[in-house]
Amino acid sequence: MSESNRLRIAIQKSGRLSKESMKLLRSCGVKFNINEQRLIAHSDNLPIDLLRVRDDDIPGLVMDGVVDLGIIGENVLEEEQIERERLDKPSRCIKLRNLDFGACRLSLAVPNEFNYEDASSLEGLRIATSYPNLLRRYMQKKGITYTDCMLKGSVEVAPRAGLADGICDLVSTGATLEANGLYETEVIYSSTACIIQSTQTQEPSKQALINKILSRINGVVRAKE
Ligand code: PRT
Ligand code: ZN
Repeated sequence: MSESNRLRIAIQKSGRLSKESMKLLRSCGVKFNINEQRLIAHSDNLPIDLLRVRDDDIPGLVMDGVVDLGIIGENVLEEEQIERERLDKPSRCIKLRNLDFGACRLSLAVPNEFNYEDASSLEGLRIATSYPNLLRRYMQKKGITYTDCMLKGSVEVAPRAGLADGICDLVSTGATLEANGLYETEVIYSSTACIIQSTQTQEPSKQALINKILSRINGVVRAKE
């Protein structure tokens, strides 16, 4: 396999999925060393390059065929897929499988003093979120109109700061909601990390390597169950 034919895998550079993503690849026999300053890490024993990027960039890199595989939260993947549908852009990727880490849920939450009955309690109100597409899809299904307040971070402080009436954010233990005087009212999407493949990866040698990695991942995940 020539240099340009190396399999490219995008993983999160630093964040909640980074360690587990690297651990998974290493447990599949992919050897590599990370230099914190570098975007790319070359594997020493297989024709694989790791691209270390922001998680939000991974679905696009895979769908546009810049990389062959990506490890990403399903929440980020689904948000990007809805965005592409909206823009009539093809979403050229397939999910190979879910992984056993990165579990979380995207939930609606409101201040403790809010008298919440069901999602219609949010009718006409403002909801802060980093996931406007997933929120819209859910609220449209329920027939509820609302205004969104798009925030990339600090979503949980939006109600206290007077920016929104409620939020739609990722939750795992619930500690962040509690610390900010909010309570979870509905789960709108459940997520884990997953591995995705670009449908633009065509070379048989790359596909063979993907199949090998996937079968090793299946073995690693099964062994832990
Ligand atoms: O820098 P980069 O853009 O790459 O990272 P990021 O800050 O956007 O993402 P990161 O590292 O926070 O999360 C990456 C992925 O991990 C998410 O897309 C999810 O798929 C998954 N994940 C799992 C989570 C959580 N659990 C989680 N708890 N992502 C975020 N959170 C945050 C949440 O937003 C809230 O602020 O943790 C807080 C809530 O946690 P609890 O335990 O207090 O409920
Ligand atoms: Zn991100």
